[in-house]
Amino acid sequence: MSTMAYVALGANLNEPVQQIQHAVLALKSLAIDSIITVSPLYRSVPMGDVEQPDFVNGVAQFNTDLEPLALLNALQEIENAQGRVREVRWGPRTLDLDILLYEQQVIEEPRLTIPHYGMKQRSFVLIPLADINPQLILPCKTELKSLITREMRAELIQI
Ligand code: ROI
Repeated sequence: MSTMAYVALGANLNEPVQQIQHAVLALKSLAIDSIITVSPLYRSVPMGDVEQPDFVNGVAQFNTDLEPLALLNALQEIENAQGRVREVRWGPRTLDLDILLYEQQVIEEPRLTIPHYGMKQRSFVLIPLADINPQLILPCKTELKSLITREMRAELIQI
């Protein structure tokens, strides 16, 4: 049985747009029939107190056979293959791939929280997610659209 997953894409080092494009090719290998939908990409100001370059963000959606932890492992392999080094917390990164949603499942495990813990507050996640699926309802029954404010829209520049 396959499951629909949404994955957040983020990068702010070493040609971030190319990092994301490269990651999308790698994600195809995790998707059933290599079919993946990618949102428009956005430039966003870094969230958090660390001074660092602007981010490029987007969201990918695909059906996969991988269980959540196997998907997490596969995403970390892609991050590592693109030179991600886990250093500063909330610091810059060549590539960040976070599972946002795994169909309507709620998962709380030491390595993995789904839905992603910060997604409801992050313009750079909510807006590309709504580009792909404007009707999306989150597992908590909240309508995605209801979480997106005017201020959030003003934060992002589509690339
Ligand atoms: N800020 C933005 N704008 N985009 C991100 O993807 C992002 N990722 C992070 C931190 C450093 C918290 N800030 C971010 O991990």
